[in-house]
Amino acid sequence: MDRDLILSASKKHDIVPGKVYKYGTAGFRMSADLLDGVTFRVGLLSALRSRKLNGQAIGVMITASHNPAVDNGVKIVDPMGDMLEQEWEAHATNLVNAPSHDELVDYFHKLAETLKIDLSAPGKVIAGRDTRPSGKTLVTALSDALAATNTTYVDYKILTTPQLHYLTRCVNTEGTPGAYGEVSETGYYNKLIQAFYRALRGRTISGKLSVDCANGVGGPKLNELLKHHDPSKTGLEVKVYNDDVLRPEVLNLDCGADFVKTRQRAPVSVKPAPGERWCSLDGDADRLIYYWVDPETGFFMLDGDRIATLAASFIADLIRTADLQDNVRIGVVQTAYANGSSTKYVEQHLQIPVVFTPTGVKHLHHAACSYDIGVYFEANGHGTVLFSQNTWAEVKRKEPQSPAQKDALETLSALGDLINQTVGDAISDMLMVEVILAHKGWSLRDWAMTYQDLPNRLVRVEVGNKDLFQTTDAERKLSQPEHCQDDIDKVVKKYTNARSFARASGTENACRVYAEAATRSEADELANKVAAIVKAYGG
Ligand code: NG1
Ligand code: ZN
Repeated sequence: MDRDLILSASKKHDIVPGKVYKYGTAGFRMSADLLDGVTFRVGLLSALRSRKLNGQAIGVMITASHNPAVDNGVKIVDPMGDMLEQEWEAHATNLVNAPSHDELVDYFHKLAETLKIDLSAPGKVIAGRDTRPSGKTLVTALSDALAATNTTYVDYKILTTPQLHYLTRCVNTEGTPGAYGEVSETGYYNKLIQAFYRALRGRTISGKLSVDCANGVGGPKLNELLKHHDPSKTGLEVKVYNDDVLRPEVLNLDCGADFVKTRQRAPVSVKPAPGERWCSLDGDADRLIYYWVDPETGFFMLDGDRIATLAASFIADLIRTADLQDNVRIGVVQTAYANGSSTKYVEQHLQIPVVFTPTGVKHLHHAACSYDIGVYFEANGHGTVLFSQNTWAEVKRKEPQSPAQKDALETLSALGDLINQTVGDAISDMLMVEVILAHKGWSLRDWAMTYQDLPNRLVRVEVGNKDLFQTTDAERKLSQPEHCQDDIDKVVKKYTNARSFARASGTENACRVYAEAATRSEADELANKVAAIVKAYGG
């Protein structure tokens, strides 16, 4: 690999001096004007990663998800469509922070040497970006790095994050027994729609579904999916809202899954009629939140915890009906932000085990892999359901003994194809929810009746130094600063059915405090008291 070629390409893509970059839960994410050099360097790292993995294709996604339009981000996708391996996050951080172009090229070669990477071997990278205008220039920085390292590069242009994950897995499994799907955007739509038809098993969906697309990439992509969908086969009628991608400034503005979840209200620009079924995607279409407005009680939200419980209960029933309960173990993975009532419902009512991991889908995804069917969702609506090889083998092996068993087996197999196996996918999750509601004959109100959420409050606390806050026990307890957790525990004890925890955000310069309690006023009061403790210890 030509050192001078990399050096001269790098000189066109400076990093901002003095700034410290860190590959976090969502890759590198910040104001777009700080990202040009970062994206170039991510290109260099993905060129190395592909060569380390015998030339398999690595994905690079340029997106800042639910953040404001001025932000952007870049993250790396491993060959099977999962997140970059943890050890390489550190390499990414080190490479990006190289203080000069010369030191960057030195470090690049040093990495190749220590990781025993043959730089003369072929490498391949595929890329996608959301609708942010800054994405276009960042892609140039990426492609310059790939050209300088002689890496084959395919730019898939505008995609949802889960579509890029899908394509990465398809490219690397093409022509093998584990082929994930056709390597194209059309292949993605066809796979989803065909599986959707099969999963419904002749049932029809009633009532219109209104989808708020956060004025992000989910809008055009959902419209594209609908071109492949024949409503006469499913009864599903979708009305798309907030799909304006021509005015960048409206992206995620007063709409989208993050807005709905954190503000606990409908998007500002829409007026859901009482009883109508609504959902919101986030800016890169990997989060999903459902809601409706009740004529008596007002706005009601069904978040990631609700999607997890719905999927777990339905799939566990299918496993039992198919008589596979001894061979296919199902489990649910949550984070500390999951509502305590949802955990109780899964463990006690559904009798399904729950495990907790730290925040960030890579942790949940990893834990879900240890089940035959692993259901994982963050409360914010990001998640999916993973089917193991063993599950596929069991479903294929089983000879149905009755029409009900046949139905259950075919539904399971269709769901396995419908649900994105690489990462949380709002569009695929939405079709899954629609299938389950149709099978159960449920409205959103029926779904909501399964359990009652504990009132809760999430507060963002600005502190002098968020790095003082270190956690343990899947982020449910603080190990540092000393005595801070004791003070939190003392306050929590004063409330009924209460729980509260604090942690440093991985994506923002702040701490987050979560509290839940028996009543709304107690949850609010507790959150404020814990926030005050955090502030006092925060430096
Ligand atoms: P941080 O900022 O670390 O709390 C947020 C979300 C995560 C995850 C990441 C990545 C909450 C409370 N936190 O992380 O769940 O989605 O962003 O986007 O929702
Ligand atoms: Zn997102």
